[in-house]
Amino acid sequence: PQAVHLADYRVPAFLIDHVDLRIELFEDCALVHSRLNIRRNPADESQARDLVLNGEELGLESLMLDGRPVENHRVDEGFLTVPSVPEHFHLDVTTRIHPRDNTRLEGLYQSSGMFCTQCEAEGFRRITYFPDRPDVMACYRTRIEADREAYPVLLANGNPVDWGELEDGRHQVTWEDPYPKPSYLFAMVAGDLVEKRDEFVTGSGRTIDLRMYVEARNEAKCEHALASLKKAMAWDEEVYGREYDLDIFMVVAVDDFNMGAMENKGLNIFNSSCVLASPETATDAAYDRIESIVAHEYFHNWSGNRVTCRDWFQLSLKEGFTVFRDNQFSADMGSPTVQRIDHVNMLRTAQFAEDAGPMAHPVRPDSYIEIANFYTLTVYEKGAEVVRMIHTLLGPDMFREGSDLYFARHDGQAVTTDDFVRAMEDASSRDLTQFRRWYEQAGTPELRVTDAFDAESGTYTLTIRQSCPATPGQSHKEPFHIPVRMGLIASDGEALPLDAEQNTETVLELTDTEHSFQFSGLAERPVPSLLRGFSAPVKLDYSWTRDQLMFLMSRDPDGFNRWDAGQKLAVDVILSIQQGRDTEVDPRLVEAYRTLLTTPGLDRAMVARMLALPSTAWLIELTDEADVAAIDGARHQVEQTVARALRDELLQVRADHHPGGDYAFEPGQVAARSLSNSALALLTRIGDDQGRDQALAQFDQATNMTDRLAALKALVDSPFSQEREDALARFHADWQHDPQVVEQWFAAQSGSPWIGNVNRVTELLAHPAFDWKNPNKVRMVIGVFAGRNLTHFHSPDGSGHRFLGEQIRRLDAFNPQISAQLAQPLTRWRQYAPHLRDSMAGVLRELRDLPDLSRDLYEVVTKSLG
Ligand code: HT7
Ligand code: ZN
Repeated sequence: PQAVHLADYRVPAFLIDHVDLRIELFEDCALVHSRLNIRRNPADESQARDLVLNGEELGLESLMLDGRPVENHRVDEGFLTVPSVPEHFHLDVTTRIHPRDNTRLEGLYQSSGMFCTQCEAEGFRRITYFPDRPDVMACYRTRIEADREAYPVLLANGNPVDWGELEDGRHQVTWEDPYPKPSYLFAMVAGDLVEKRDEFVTGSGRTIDLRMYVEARNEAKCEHALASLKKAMAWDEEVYGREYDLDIFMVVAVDDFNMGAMENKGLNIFNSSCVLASPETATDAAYDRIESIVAHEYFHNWSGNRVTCRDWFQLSLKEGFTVFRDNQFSADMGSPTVQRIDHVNMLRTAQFAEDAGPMAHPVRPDSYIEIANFYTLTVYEKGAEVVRMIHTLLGPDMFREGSDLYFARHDGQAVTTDDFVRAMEDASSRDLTQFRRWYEQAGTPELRVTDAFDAESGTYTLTIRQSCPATPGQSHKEPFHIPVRMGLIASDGEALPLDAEQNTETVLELTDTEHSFQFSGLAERPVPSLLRGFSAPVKLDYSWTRDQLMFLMSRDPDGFNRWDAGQKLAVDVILSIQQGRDTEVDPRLVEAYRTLLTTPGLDRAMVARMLALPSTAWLIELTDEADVAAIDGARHQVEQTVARALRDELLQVRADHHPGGDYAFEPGQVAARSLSNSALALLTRIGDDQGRDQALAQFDQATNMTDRLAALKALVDSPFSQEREDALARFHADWQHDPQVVEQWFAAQSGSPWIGNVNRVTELLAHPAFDWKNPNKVRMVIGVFAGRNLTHFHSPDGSGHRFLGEQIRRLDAFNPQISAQLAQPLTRWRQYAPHLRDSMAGVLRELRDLPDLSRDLYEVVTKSLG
């Protein structure tokens, strides 16, 4: 397979003003009739004579140019070429496709009896021949024809403009989307779906029809998504001045979907697990995820749809900005600190690992073989951090002016990340030339901080030195422009003034490789609080003592840094045990946790976060040649010691905080459930009988899925084997009719460090509810095992690695996007101890040597073996 390079970008040779589609749906195939209004692009200097269109797995039924059959066309692998076309013409193409056999879930496919599409990034070429690239923007009219009884609901982008009966029990609906869009935003749906309606009145007084389409069995699970949508619509008007532009906004839930959701213009399509919720079936975490994904897809209407990407190297233009926007939204809907902690926790474990591995790439990559492999944490999450840093450097008001300018300047265009940064520069008059390196250079920068205090002059000097490790294709890195938000704290806990204006917090801007910052007028050596709110996606090294970390845990005015100080302390305690520097758990850690549990008035969600020990994944990330069993052993020892020492306090939390009454997804209730269920998990993990009894009672009596699943997981990850198996059997019997709940049942087992070994996971693959063609089930069993259950995935005998290799091989034959996603955990093989490294690399080599490897998997496997 060939790589595509950013440096080879050329403007399209032809532009398309209008696309007229007529899609005839039948049980065994679909006929797609398209009429394209095409003209030569005046900006194309090559003056190409031939029209070249993308197309994959299409049966070409007919091809006419200006009404006359084309005889001299060529169909090669992936392309249709029409030689010597005029300046301006229309092309009529009819293709035959087979949605029922489309197991890749790209293009038009069938899921649970309905038809739906997924065109990003390159799925439209599997529906009809087209210049399938995001800088070709056209207006679409789409007529769908299907059997009325089987497919009463027929949807496409835009507004419905015509509908009616046809012969043989068929009907048609025609949709028109007045906004020019790239082909990746095309969508259509046909099915027997129920419609839930709501409405939203915009700031300018327009009433928007909101419609959610789901299978009848899911009718009661729409309320939360619709409420989230309305909140997102109001928020985008208030915070970004963005109003919705069509008369209808539609949301559809489908069971088989390769990712979370898709922002098709006016017709967002969601993975059922990312949109459907009821208190009985969905956890607080699912409610939270749905709120942010619904908002994310909605926000794309401006950041992605009205202003889109010039080419796929610019993917972070829409994804990084939109993740930043959805993070801001979630922060405004709940606790900003808790939201930030959860986000950074994920970024630091998963994105940092990606940035340190063989697949590391810049936020704006330079090349790819398969673009589907670049929907990465780097493009999404690091891309969002890059936008956040611009926000920090400019301040909220200038940032808003920059985003207003960006939307006004580029509405209806396909642009680059550079255009985004330029709008920010032009609005603020700040020079972001050096800052652009965040888009260009891969790898996580490292900050080494040292300090000195001159007692005589009362001057405190912080010296920050930056470096960035080499990444594939980039051995040397230029210094980054890094905002470091910070403060200084006196021994009595007072936040010290940092400047003449008596500010107690500031943003240091590091642009050189090394820079010293001075603070004067200090009576004593302060404790520095650095990188507040995680103001830059970097690794920070400063030698805080354990006492200083304990001090920061309770006294740092920045909530994020209070949590981070606790994490640093726990990391130090765990790794000291693992590396033999300590044999016992430092009692100061236990006391710090005791204080958290007994101090009245603390935010329970924060206490729950602060009580959670650093994950095994984060500890691996901090360790060279990671020996997973040894890390796990040390972590387990600390957890057991802490939980045993704090048994009484944990029981008190349970007594004080266990909620009763009606479920609501609101911050107070969510926080109480989260702390109470963390306490329950710790109690059952030490084999406490009272903990077990409480878990059993909660499992029986819970009226919501958060508490019910927490009780199940507490029993699963405990030594109570009989109770665990009984609870698993009952849970399945009660919920087998609901795929989203069964997914959680699978994950509770495949992710369990207690029971989720290869034997258990193999049994799950043979379970009647498991379905190889459903990505959610595959992710919940195989993905959770390899991605979250590091204890068993990295079993020293290599059985976990071999198991994953076998499943990837099987999946690659019918869904390459999923097989390539599942291969990710193997790509980090160089990070591990020799025995694990060898076994992981061995599996990768076996995969590489297979005949007929998909392009997706080929890229992941060959790049990671490097
Ligand atoms: N923009 C959407 C990306 C997406 C996707 C990409 C590749 C393959 C399948 C896919 N489904 C959705 C999702 C988003 O970021 O909003
Ligand atoms: Zn997105």
